[in-house]
This record gives sequence, C-alpha cells and structure tokens, in this order.
Amino acid sequence: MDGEPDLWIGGSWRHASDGGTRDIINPAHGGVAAVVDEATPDDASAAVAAARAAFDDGAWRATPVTERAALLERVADLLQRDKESLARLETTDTGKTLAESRIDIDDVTSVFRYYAKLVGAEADRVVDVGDAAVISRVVREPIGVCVLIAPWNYPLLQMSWKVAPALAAGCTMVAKPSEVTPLSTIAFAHLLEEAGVPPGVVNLVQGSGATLGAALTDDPDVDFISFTGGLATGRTIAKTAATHVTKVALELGGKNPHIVFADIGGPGDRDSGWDAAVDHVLTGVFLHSGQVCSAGTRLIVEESIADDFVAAVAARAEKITMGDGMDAASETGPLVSEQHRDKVESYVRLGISEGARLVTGGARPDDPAMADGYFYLPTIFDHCDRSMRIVTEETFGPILTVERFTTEAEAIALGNDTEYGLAAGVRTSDTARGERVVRALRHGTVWLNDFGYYTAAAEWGGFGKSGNGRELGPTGLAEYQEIKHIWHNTAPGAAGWFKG
Ligand code: TXE
Repeated sequence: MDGEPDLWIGGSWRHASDGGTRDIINPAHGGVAAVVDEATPDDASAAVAAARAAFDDGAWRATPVTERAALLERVADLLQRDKESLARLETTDTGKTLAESRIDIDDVTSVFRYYAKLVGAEADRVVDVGDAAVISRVVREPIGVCVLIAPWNYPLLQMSWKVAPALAAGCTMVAKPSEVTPLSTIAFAHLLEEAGVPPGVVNLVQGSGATLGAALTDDPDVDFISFTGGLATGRTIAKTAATHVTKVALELGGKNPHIVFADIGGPGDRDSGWDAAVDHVLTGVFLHSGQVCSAGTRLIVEESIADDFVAAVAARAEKITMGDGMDAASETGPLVSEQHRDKVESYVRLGISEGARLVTGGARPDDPAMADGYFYLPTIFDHCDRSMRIVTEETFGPILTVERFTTEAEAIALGNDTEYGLAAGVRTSDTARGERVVRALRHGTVWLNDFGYYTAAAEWGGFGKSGNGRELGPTGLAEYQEIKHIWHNTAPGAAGWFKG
C-alpha cells in the first residue's frame, strides 16, 4: 500500500511482476484512498505454486490440530488488537459506516474463534464392519490448495469465512480480495504473518477479476475454489473449474423476499409487531445501502395493510441519515463505486419504464456535501409484479420493490418465485402460520419475526442460483476437507476369491 509491497507470496512481500498498481477510491468523496500493487497472471501462478509447495511439503497439514487451533486464536486476538484501524480501512474502502465496520471485525474475530474450537473437537468416525480384526475408520484430511475469491461488500468478513476454515482444516491457499476493496485484506495478511502462519500457507494477490481471477481459477494445481460474488462471474468460474474437475463452492447473492402478514397488528401498536416489522423491513433493505447479498429487497405484504405499511416504511426511509461512513451521525453510506451507482440508477430507470410506482427516492441526494461521493437515496417501488426485472434481478442497491398478496399460499408462491434462494423473512403473530411458511420457503436462511442475523455456528448459503455449498458451521469446515476411509486389517490373510 502506498509504495510498500502488497503481494504476499511464499512468505515474502513483493510488488507486482510488471510493477503495475491500482488506485483505490474512497466512495464517500471519490478521492484516491491508497495505491496498491496490481498482481499479474504471472503473480497468480507464483502464488498457486507457493501454496502447492507448502501443501505438498506436508508440514502444515501435519501440524497438530491443537497448534492450528492456537494459531487461529492468535489471529483472533490480533484482529481485536487492531479492530479500530481495520474498521477504518473497511469504511474508507467500502463506504459503510464505522459502526458497521466495527461489527464486521468482531464477526471476523468470532469466525476464527469458532473454527479454532470446532476443529479441535473433531473426531474420526469408527465404522463397525463386523470383523473384529478390522479397524475401519473415516478420517478428514485437508482438500489441498484453495483459491479464495471475495467481493467488495463485506471484504474482510467474506474472506474470513474462507480463510478461517481453510487454515483450521490444514489447507494452503491463495486469497484474492475484490480489486475495489483490498485494503483490509492486505492489513489482515500482515496479521496472519505476525500470528505465525508458515510461509506459503496463505498467499495474497489482488487485482482484476477478469485477468488475475481468471488465471487463479484456471490453474490446474488448485484443488478447491471458494467464490462469493455475482451470478455471472460464478457461472464463468464454475465452467472454468469444470475443465480441471476442481471442486467449487459459490455464494452468488439473492433476491430475498420479506413477507409481512396483516396479523402483525396496526400502526403505532408496538406490542403487536407493526413497528418492529416496519423497522426490520427498512433495515433489511437499506442497511449498507442495500449492498448485502441477503438484503430483503422484495417486500411481499398482505393487501389489506399494504397501503399503510408501505407508507410507514417510506416515511422512515425518508428520515435515514446518509453521509460519509466516518461521520458518527451517518446511518448509511454511499454505494461502493461510480460504476455500481450507474448500475443502480439504470435499474431505477428500468423500474419506472416497467410501470412500477415510485413511492420515494429514485434520485441522488441533493446535499452538496455528498456531491462527489456515490450516494443514492433509499428508493421504494410499489405495485410491482413478477414480470418486472427490478423484481427478479439483483439490483444490489437501496431499492425496495413491493408486491401484494391475499392468501398464505400466494405469499409462499411469491416468496419462492425467484431463481435465487439465499434468504427470506416472515413476519406474523400467528406462530403456527409462521412455522408453516418458513418450512415452505426454499431459501438457505429464513428469519421468522427477525431479519438479517447470522452466527458463525450456523451454515450460510443458498438454494437455486444463489449458489452451492455452505459457509460457516460444521459444513463450512467440511468444504475444506476430503473424507478418507481407512480399512486396517490387523490379522491379514488372503482374499480367497480366485481359486487357481
Ligand atoms: O462482482 P464479481 P461485481 C453481485 C451484485 C453485483 C454483481 C456484480 O449483484 O451488482 O454481483 O458485482 C472476482 N474469475 N454481487 O462485478 O465480478 C472479482 O475480482 C475469477 C453479489 O463486483 O462477481 C471479485 O474479487 N474471479 C455478491 C469477485 O470476483 C473473478 C457480492 C466478485 O466480483 C472474475 C458482490 C473471473 N472471471 C456482488 N471476475 C454477494 N454474493 O454477496 C470477477 N472476479
């Protein structure tokens, strides 16, 4: 960063092989926040080769699990020591508020602590084959060299969901953050080095997806690719990986329904759940300006309360304090880049041309203090339907679409009518109905009378085109492991099948 080498390959820090760099932009004001090295395909090959050598050498994967767990705990301690500086980097890079960035660093820490404990508690499985002479057991081994590709909305958080279980399992890896937001991951790599990660076990390269990312995913020495990002890129990576039969895990976002039943009660009646429902719908879609894979972008609300409910959400949306994430008063920040705001604006134009009714937003804020940043107002479209692309496609911005239903079956059908399936929310005061609906929804995470929460101990991932595989929880560790069955005959004898 800013003249220091940023690529960590085989345990040493170096500049890009062709000397190339990239300007990192602060989205709150459009200025250059830092200049970082831009890795080339040659750097990608060097990083994979370093990870391959560190894996094949065998020392890391043979490191006792207690030592690997201790290393993860050291990383967690260092993350907490540097929490404030890491949070500031995250806000500088992504635009999210400092309060959110601090929560992110706490969450990253808890992922490391969770996998330190989980891997330490893992046990082999003994299988009874009905022969006292045979010891048959199923063991887990590291899958090998992993390529870890993260997006820009939760740069360090998403990377930690990959690095922590990969390290715990005994894998070696090449990490590639988004070229838009590499700063926190570079600082994190320095912490990994300080914590004692052996040379070549973790390698860091940053640069363009189209060149560097493509080179990493097309390298035949890679055993596993874990990717979080957009659907189109996920498809490209899966096709490339198929040529090498490389295992792939994909988290590709969502178009997440938030279903609200009329039985939540009436406006102003706190105990009945109305205010809480309005608050969660608002937070679910406008937190981090909607740049959240699990954002509740589709409000599916019962017709009898729809007018009042949408008006209540719109009134709150208009009061959201937007500004530079470094300002403690800001409740939400800008979009991550000018290019991304262009995309969001094109979806708003599309929504209007598709006939949706604009309730609020649909413009950049007019405050001159935000004129140079990539801000966009919270936007709500009412009277939407499934023929509209703003309802079916991931806009990844502060856009809420509203659909209406009259029966429970219709609500479920609408909630499932998406090619994605990452997350969904349901709000009702009827417990039995709530349980029926959450079981009927085809999404990887479903919140009942809550929205957006997750824990390192529970799996995260999607149905349908939201991807495949799971992160977090025990499954998030299993992704980085091969399963081996060992059959040991302690009283060896002939097979005795062939008589001659
Ligand atoms: O993502 P990309 P983009 C969605 C969201 C957004 C859209 C596009 O809808 O508007 O995706 O965003 C790397 N081989 N999500 O273009 O391209 C890239 O460098 C290998 C949802 O920014 O998917 C970055 O590190 N890697 C999502 C990472 O992929 C490649 C979060 C993600 O970038 C590559 C972000 C290639 N050919 C966007 N091309 C979520 N699931 O939360 C790019 N990359």
